Amino acid sequence: MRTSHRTAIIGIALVLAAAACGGGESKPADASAGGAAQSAVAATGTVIEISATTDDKGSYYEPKEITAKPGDVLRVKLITGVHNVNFLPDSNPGKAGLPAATAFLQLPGQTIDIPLTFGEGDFFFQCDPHAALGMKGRVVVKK
Ligand SMILES: [Cu+2]
Repeated sequence: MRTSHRTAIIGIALVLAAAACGGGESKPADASAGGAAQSAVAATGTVIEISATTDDKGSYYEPKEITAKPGDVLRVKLITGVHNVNFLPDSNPGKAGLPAATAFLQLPGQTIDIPLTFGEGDFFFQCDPHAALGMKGRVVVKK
């Protein structure tokens, strides 16, 4: 009895560990975006993929204008370069509950999911090292 109970706990821990280090390919609600601070609100909507690239045209998100519904997930995928996503408070005055700046994406193909669980409106984001070079985007969240 006691042994099987312990086995069950270990099993649960393994499942949680596996979920925590998932690559983010298949689980829209996975808040794998570099750690703890993501919202606990369920993200149940569409996954919207955005690429982050540095090439001879510069550093940019594609697309950089996005329309989404509350609960959709922005999935930012690194193509080349090193980029992050920051919904800078200065760019979003009056907005509450903005997600924390993400970790840097450094490996091509790596993704970060950002659940759009922080309200409706126009939200501006940027890549911190490349914002001055125009690496910015906007998501319009509307029901
Ligand atoms: Cu960048």
